[in-house]
Amino acid sequence: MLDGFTAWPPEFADRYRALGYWRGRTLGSLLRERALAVPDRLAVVAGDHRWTYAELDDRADRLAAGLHHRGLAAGDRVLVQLPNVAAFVPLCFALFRLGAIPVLALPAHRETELAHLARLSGAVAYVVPDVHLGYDHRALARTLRAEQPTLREVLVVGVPQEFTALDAVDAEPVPLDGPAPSDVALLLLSGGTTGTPKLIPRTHDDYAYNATASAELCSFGPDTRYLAALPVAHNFPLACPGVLGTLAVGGTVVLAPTPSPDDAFPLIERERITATALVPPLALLWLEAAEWSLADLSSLELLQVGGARLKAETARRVRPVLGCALQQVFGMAEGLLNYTRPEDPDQTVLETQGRPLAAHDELRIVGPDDREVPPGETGELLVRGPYTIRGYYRAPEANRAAFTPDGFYRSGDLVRRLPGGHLMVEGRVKDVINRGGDKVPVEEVENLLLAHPAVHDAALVGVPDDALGERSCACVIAHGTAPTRAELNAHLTGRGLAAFKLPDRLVVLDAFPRTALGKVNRRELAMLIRESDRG
Ligand code: OOB
Repeated sequence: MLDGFTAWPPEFADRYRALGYWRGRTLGSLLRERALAVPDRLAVVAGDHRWTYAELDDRADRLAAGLHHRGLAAGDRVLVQLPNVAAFVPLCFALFRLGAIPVLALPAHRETELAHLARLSGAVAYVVPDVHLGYDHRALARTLRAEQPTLREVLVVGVPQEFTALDAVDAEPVPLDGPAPSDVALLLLSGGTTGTPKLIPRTHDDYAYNATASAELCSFGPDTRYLAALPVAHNFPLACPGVLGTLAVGGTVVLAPTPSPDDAFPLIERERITATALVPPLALLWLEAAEWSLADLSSLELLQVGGARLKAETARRVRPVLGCALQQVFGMAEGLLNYTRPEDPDQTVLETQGRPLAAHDELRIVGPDDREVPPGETGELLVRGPYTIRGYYRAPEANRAAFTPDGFYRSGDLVRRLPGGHLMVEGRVKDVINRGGDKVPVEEVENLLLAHPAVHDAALVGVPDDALGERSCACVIAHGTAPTRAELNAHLTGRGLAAFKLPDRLVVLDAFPRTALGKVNRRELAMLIRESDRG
């Protein structure tokens, strides 16, 4: 078994198997089954590529063989940082079949995150695009390889320069031992609560359930044409039901290069898309664009929205403007998924964040003393279940804080449960700013701010924002002359911080409000900023 992975205790594993959650299937076998059943159906559309199930299955096998010949073995970690390009799909299946483990970084991540992920995972290979949205990922690969001795291989989608083209990795399929269903299939990134992202080990058994049960709940089938508009490395478009859920039932996955209406709407019209997933700020953008767009969106049956709290006003506009059903999704890469159901009354769909996917998801809503709050009251959501991890990868210390001794994950989300079991997300206890679904880890940004010579002390707080839900505001106590926001952002970018983590605002203060223990009082700081905004 993979070192640094916390498995479910045997009595839970037995139970999840007996109850039919874990079916002993690998992710690679989900594709194989469909390829045997419906070889000629269209599986993936992206850019100029249109692959049938047989073609996708064959490409995955040949890539797996090629990687095997290059020395990649079961259990090896492979850092994958790809945008929504066709190659992402066969690459994932090739790694699943080899038992090698993709570490799914987002295209927006930069050196800070990637260096941390390479080190933490001990990745032996790194897969990148050549240039994406003006950024040359090969330059980053060069830096990482110099720093990280385990990193043997860089594989490039596009022009490889001194590295290897992913396309050129191709060999006659060979028999592979393959992974066991209980093995770790992939490592997802956490939204990040303290410092840099943590790694979330998801097994074949649990992730196959995640994807297939989600597909069933959403009534996905062979006629589903799913548009992956969000970055496919994220759990939501990947497996909720997303790409994996669609492929598991023989539907067609269409990858959009960006989620902007300019890219997505023509694809919806051309490919007769039936379902897609967005974060709330994008849903808002699509609603605005749809008012003037001439694109025919009439094929769209389902819009899933999740990642951050959706306002009821926005939710209400979905059906009249886009002509499709809305589904709210409150999920986390750590596991638990909550969905509103197609049969739920309108009010439930518009105003709640859904209820758990599995009958055996165990939820506790607790107060600061870890005791359950009375029904209907707000508390922190703790969860345990057949697809919720028992520990982050190689993070014993973080795990002591993030999991209870009896294995519940502390989500950090403040929720309220309605009598029917639906949840409403009321806020967060953890230090993450949810910038329209992008999770900004407060501590990581603060640490980098503190490294600037003109910064004496720094606190990053979230301030309410109509479009994004929250925006980040850097509060700084200066050393001498106060820095400007442009100076600070240049400093953060220079340290390799992703653009979405750069503070949206800067406020220079003489002192911070403190708690009795002397910790920065963030709540009061946020209130101070709000009051000064009101003038
Ligand atoms: C999804 O996953 P992550 O891992 O990027 O972020 C999880 C966190 C949750 O703990 C919660 O704080 C927030 O994002 N969140 C929501 C939400 N959905 C997620 N907050 C309010 N309302 C919602 N509907 O974001 C994710 C994973 C799978 C499916 C959908 C979203």
